[in-house]
Amino acid sequence: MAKWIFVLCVLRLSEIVCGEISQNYDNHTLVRLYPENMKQLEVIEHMVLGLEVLKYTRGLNDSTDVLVPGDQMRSIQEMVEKAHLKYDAKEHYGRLFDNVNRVAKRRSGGFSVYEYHSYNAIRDHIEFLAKKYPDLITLQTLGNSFQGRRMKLVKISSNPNASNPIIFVDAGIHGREWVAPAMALYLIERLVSDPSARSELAGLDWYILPVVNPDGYEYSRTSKANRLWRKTRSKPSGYDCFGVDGNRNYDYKWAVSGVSKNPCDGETYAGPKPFSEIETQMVRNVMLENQKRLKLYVSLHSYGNYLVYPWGYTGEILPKEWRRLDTLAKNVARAIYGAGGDHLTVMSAGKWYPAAGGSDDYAFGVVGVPYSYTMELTKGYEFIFPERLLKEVLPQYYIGFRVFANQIKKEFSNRREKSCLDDDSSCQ
Ligand code: 0X9
Ligand code: ZN
Repeated sequence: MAKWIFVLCVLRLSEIVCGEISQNYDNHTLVRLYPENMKQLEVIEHMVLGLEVLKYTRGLNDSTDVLVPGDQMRSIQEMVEKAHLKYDAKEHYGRLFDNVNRVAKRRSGGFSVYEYHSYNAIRDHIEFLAKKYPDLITLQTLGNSFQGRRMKLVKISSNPNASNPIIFVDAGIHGREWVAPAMALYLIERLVSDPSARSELAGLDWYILPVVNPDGYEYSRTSKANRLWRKTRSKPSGYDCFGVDGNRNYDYKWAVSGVSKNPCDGETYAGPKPFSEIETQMVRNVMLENQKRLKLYVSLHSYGNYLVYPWGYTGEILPKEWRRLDTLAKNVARAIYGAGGDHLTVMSAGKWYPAAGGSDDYAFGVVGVPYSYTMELTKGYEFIFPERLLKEVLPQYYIGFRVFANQIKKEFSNRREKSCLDDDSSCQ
């Protein structure tokens, strides 16, 4: 029997038996629920059990976004009406995925940071940049993803021997959050090619890993059915399901909240043990190898326009340093808003919703990185942020990174580098 199930799963003939129910979401409705009081919050909590929740509300004045299959729409509607819940809905949700990009784009104009790309194209581009800017970029091979995709850390420094404080930015731990790798690539491009970004480089080193989960990213590009894939693509022994939620896999208060223990759960399976995933191990290694110099960690995600800090595993307590985490985040949010961007909600991750095993908590709680954040980019399009809008939003978020950089410089840059900032001529 087990053998037949295995054959079915390998041939992908029965996704129900294999524990992964493939959907193209054409018959799903995205329902956004807007709770206005605590009672309605409770109703929502029960209502969404067993449904695919794309985003939780951070309390009142926010929305819980949930995907409802066609055959459950009626009962959900009844519950919504009974509770007098405000909501809006997008029918035939999967039709929005029509632009899923199966084939590599062929174009003559080279790589545009305002487009979504295949992982191979991203890797090629990074290698191209490293050759073009050898004085600024060093690539460090971290290893291979579960499916064998080579992962490279982009190190940007105008003075690699200065032992500068490091800002470490990663993106794309969740496959479907395409705007996050796009932001990381924009950050790289801007830091190396914009002369005015020299000030972001003076006295600081930037380490950027644009796609933490390349297997999940590529899987989300393969078909409409997989566009909402979040996890890695590893294969736990004894189960015919794939993947672990990388952002539940870090070893700080692992699995104490907001996780699933079921490998067939499509969203928040924490893995069989902490750091079961080769991809999270690689991020951990970067953090530990650079522990002393690492002063800011930002993990890029989507969506909702939040900038959240530890703790993520609980909403009950805050770290004693929460005020400085909060102040810097608010300054970043203000700068993004001032640049014409959206308002970002600043709070502790656990007050939004408790979820343990996140990279932000690990960076802060184990590695001792003084500033650690998760940044949820964009709003209004869920995970399907339109490519045509990248040109507008990526530069706005960049202004936030400028604020991050200035703070880290102010607090941690060594004296010589600092004086370079005050008087450029002394740095030659
Ligand atoms: O749940 C997550 O992993 C993040 N949100 S997402 O929609 N991109 O999946 C938020 C993580 C916040 N940090 C922690 N809970 N530690
Ligand atoms: Zn995410």
